[in-house]
Amino acid sequence: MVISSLADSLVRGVESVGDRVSETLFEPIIRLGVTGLARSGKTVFITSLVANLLDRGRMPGLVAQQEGRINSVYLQPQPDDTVPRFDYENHLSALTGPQPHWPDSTRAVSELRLSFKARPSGLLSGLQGPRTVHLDIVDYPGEWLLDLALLDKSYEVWSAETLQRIAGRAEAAAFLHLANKSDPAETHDEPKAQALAKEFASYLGAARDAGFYDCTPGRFLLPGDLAGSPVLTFAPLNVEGHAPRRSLHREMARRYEAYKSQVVKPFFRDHFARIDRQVVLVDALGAIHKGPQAVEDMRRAMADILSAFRPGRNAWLSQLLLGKRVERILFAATKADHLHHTQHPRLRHIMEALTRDARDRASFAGAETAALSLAALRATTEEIRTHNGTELPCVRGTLLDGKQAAFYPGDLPDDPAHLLGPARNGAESWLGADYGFMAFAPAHLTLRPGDGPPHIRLDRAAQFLIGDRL
Ligand SMILES: Nc1nc2c(ncn2[C@@H]2O[C@H](COP(=O)(O)OP(=O)(O)OP(=O)(O)O)[C@@H](O)[C@H]2O)c(=O)[nH]1
Ligand SMILES: [Mg+2]
Repeated sequence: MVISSLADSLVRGVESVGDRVSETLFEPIIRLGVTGLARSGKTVFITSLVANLLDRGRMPGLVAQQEGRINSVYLQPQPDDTVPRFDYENHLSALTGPQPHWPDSTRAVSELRLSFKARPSGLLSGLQGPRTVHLDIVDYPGEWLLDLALLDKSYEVWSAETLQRIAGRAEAAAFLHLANKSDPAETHDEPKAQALAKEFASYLGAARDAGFYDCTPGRFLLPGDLAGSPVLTFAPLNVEGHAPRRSLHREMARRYEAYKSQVVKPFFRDHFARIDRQVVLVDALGAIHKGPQAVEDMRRAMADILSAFRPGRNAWLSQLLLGKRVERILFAATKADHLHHTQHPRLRHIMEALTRDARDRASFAGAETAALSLAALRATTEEIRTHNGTELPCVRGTLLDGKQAAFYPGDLPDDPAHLLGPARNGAESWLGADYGFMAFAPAHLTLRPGDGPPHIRLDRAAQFLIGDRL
């Protein structure tokens, strides 16, 4: 235990010295982490961000662009040979091709390097030629950050907490039935362990689809090439006291520990610890549409996710980070093109309120934070429609079946407490309000040369995240 954490911090130490040397001597590198829970809009965000940084006609909010200091931007081979490349070209052609469609769900970490040749701002700009700044964008699932909480918990504690939390959930019935029938003190039997893990994983999948966000261990949902391996073949059990040798209990506990050391820790060491700037994407509109329970659940998951950005919360992580911290964190409500712009400030206020506890903690730790609402790819146009004598600010777009529709999603409250209060107090549904949600397809685009795909406030997001380094 001691030896492994020592080794971790040594590796981190050597790496960060290397980073610093190459930064000062050569070219600065910004590592931008993009995360969010499943379907929050990470892939669309990165694709549109890259496209709009390559063709900057729609990026007036990026100061270096406005000041004409960006000479060129180009894609480069990424620095990490073992991380899959973010499949930019395929995602972009899905979004902007002749039959525009949303990209497929992604299942693992991926990375892309974009390089800028830009003249520095201020006094130096006349004296120095353009310099190169690299932007490494890393896409990773927010669920993986939730796993940080497992590091502090033994198998026994984790089992007890998990079983208690899921006890009343319909999605968990089949798993709980099987778990209650199993005797953890019995001799370990692989088919039994596999059956338990399979039921547990299918519970996690169903829970996520039902809008629960506390679906850890995160890798059960996105197993990738670990599918079927022992580190993913465990489940919580009603364990009591000592684990007899060769028992199911002992083997489950061993695998749980292996998950922590071989799945959770490498992610934090190889990816998380190297991030300088972070954007956390949140599908707040989707949660509001699902109802108060989903909103409250999402608020809690956000707070848990963001506790990873608060150094000191976890001894292992603080040691790994060696004082390095994420410098800026942006909380962005995605898919704002579902709302008429008159409602965008309200969405931002909801976003700010949703992440308030977490934001306070992160700012306490020295990171600069901001919240905004954005649409990485604008799929709608705005129009005012009259309904029963009232004017409704609507958005219009193409539905997934190809039909056109105008849509009024409901009126978000001015005061976010009107949503978050009932959610926190366990309300079953929104009183006197109904928030619709309509799945639009990406619009057919004809882009002028020099223009990236249409968006809402992606330039403001880029300015906050990297503008100061260009
Ligand atoms: N209208 C609109 N819809 C969006 C936008 N961004 C994302 N979406 C919708 O949200 C869905 C999920 O977006 P992705 O970018 O694939 O989300 P993700 O976070 O990468 O999802 P996973 O890879 O499954 O975790 C898309 O299929 C779209 O339906 C946007 O800017 N506007
Ligand atoms: Mg994705």
